[in-house]
Amino acid sequence: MVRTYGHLIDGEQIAAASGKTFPVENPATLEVVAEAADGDANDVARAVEASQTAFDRYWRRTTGRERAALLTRFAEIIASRVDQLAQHETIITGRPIREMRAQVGRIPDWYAYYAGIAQTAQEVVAPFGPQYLNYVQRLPLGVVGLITPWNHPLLILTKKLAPALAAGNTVVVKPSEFAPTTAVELAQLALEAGFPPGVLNVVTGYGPSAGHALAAHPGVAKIDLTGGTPTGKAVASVVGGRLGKVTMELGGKAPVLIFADADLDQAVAGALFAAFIAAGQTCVQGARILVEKTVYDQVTDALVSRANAIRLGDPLDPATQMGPLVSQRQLARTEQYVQIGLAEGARLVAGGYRPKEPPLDRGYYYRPTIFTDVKPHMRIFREEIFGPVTCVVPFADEEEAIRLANDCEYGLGAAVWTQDVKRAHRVAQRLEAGVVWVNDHHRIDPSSPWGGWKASGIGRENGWDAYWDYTQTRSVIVNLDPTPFDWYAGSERYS
Ligand code: TXE
Repeated sequence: MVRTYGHLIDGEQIAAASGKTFPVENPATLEVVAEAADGDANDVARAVEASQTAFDRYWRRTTGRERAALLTRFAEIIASRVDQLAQHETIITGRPIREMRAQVGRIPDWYAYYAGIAQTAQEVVAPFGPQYLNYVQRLPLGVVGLITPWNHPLLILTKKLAPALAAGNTVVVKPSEFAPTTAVELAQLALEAGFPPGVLNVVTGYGPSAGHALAAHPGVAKIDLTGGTPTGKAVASVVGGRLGKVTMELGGKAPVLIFADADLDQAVAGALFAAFIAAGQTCVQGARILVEKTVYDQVTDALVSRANAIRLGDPLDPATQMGPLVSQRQLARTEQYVQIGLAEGARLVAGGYRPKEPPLDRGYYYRPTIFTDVKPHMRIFREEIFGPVTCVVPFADEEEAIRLANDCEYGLGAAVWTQDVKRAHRVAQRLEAGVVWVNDHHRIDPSSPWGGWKASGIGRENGWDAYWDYTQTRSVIVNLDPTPFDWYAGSERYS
């Protein structure tokens, strides 16, 4: 029995105004596992209205301490449902249950962290001068819109939702059409935690219809989007055209720099983790593995033999290490880039094909794929593939490694593998990226600012930055001077 999910507006699950739904597919089996409401501008208008009403009636008047109590309760409820939520995400994204349990298990940390901020954030008194008291209030923006992708559906939603709610905003979420249903589940849990109806609303649907309507709605003060760079540019223009605020977390092509002095076993393990977790469908995927020439053959051989050993399988099986790609479109895109790489003259040394053995032949599976003989001008070195494909490229010295790493329009994540502490910091400080790991990859924490340089985005998730970005200031300037003031005193003489 396929369950039908409605939008969640004003505390109720409701059908789309048009009555339409769209199917949600399990990418491992191609079975339809749910139907979701196919939202359009009418549904978005209704959700924004509910959100505005909730904001005006009560949410804007709540104290930080009250919001912290709700966020803490929300964190506890999510923690008690990790298994169900992880299983649900596995079914709709194809990501192995082992990955989703680890990821969903971290989600309560975000609500707990922002509960802390909600009740400890202090406002400042500006040093205006002795005659004035200038206190600076931090106020919520009002209704904010969160547009989220399918690769880490609940985690990415949470990175935006926790600071938005903590700062006192009400929210309309438009999850990806490829993985819309866990957002509805999460909003149900928020009601259970005691968030008043209308504070968190979800409208499911497609980007050009529901997503565009949310970005264009004049009642939405800010849009926070994670998605591809072309989508980010288009949405930021729409929001900018009406002077709304944006945070954009977009594409990437993360370099992984492996120096000869690294612990090479750990570096190889780290590079595989960087390249192939989520079947490579992450914005900080280790897509360009740069290896010092003296250890290049050794590292490449190890990467190839270990990539060939990665176990593809049923994503619900805890032993599975890689599931299918999320959709036919991501599979086609991956296959197309592999053809581009071959046509450009790169050498395919691992993967490059779909597994043929049943039952994997049914889903959108693709073997972990590695190219060597990759030159920096090649499209496979420059463009985001967003699939299980990586390139290995040699470098002669630190200067060349840094030049290759920065020779890219993106600047989201990067990693440096070395045991030389001076080199680690020296290189980290020259990488053009919002997040640099040393001897690690993919690590994230609610306290750690996350976001991109260059074409990877605008603004930051996590930490205090994200919280402040969900507020606006009001500067109240109080005149303390007892002396009377009249700028035009005496002007009556000339009348
Ligand atoms: O993402 P989209 P898609 C990249 C990755 C991938 C490519 C396409 O390279 O191959 O994007 O994936 C909504 N107005 N990333 O198509 O389109 C859309 O409905 C308003 C990187 O899945 O960017 C979804 O909710 N909204 C990435 C969200 O934007 C619109 C994660 C993201 O969708 C819209 C995902 C519009 N005109 C993909 N068009 C990352 N940085 O992690 C789309 N949307």
